Amino acid sequence: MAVEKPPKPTVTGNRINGGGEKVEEHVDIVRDDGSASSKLPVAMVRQPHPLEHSWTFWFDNPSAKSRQAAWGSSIRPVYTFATVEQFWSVYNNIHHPSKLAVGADFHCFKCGIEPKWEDPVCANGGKWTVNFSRGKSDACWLYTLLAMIGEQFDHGDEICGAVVNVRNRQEKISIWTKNASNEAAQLSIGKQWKEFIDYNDQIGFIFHEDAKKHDRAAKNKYAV
Ligand code: MGP
Repeated sequence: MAVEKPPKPTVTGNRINGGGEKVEEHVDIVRDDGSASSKLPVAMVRQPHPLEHSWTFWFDNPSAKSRQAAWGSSIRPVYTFATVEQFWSVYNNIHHPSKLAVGADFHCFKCGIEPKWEDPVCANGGKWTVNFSRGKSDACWLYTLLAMIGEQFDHGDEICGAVVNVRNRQEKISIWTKNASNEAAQLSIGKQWKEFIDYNDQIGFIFHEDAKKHDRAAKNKYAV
C-alpha cells in the first residue's frame, strides 16, 4: 500500500508554505554585515513608517524674488510629509541643490513653522551654516535631512528646520534653531551636525536677531 508523504515545507520566492496551512508572505531581514536573517511578515514591512514629526518642504522662486516687494512673499510650501516613504517619494522626484537655479532657497521645516525670522518659533533662534562651492552640497543636504527627520540630534527639539541657499558661486546649508541663547544646545547641534555630514572645518552660529540688525555684517556668536 502506498504511503502518502506528509506535505514538505517549501520556500517559493518569499512565500513560505508550511504545507496546507494558510500562506503568509514574508521578507528576509538581513543584518548590515550580511549575516543570518530573520523574517517579517510582508504586511508589517509594507506599513508606512511614521516620522516623529511632520515636515514641510518650502521653495522660494528666484524669478519671483527679483520682482517682489517684501522678502518672503514668494516662499511657498511645496509638500508636507509624515512618513519615511513620503519623504523618499518627494526627495527622489525633485531637483537637488546642484540642479536648482541660482537664487533659489529650498527649505525643510517642521510642519507649522515658517522658514522666516518672523515665525514666533524662529524669532529667538539662530542658525549654523556650512558653505560649499557651487554644485557640491547635494550629499550634505541629504545627510542633513536624514539626520533631522530621523531624529539623530540629541537636541532635536531645538531644531526648526534646514535650508539650502543656492547662490552664484556657492551653496549654503543652514540649520535653524529655536533658542539661540541656549548655548549648550546650539553647540551640541553644531558638533553633531559636523559629524553627520563629515565636515571638518569650523562652522559658525549667527543669532537671527543679529542678522536682522547687521545683515551680512552679523558676527558668529558660537563656533565649533
Ligand atoms: P539670505 O538669502 O538668507 O542670505 O538673506 P544671503 O544669501 O547671504 O544673501 P543674498 O543677498 O546673497 O541672497 C538675504 C537677505 O534676505 C537678508 O539680508 C534679509 O534682508 C532678507 N531675509 C533673509 N531671511 C532669512 C529673512 C527672514 O527670515 N525675514 C526677513 N524679513 N528677511 C529675511
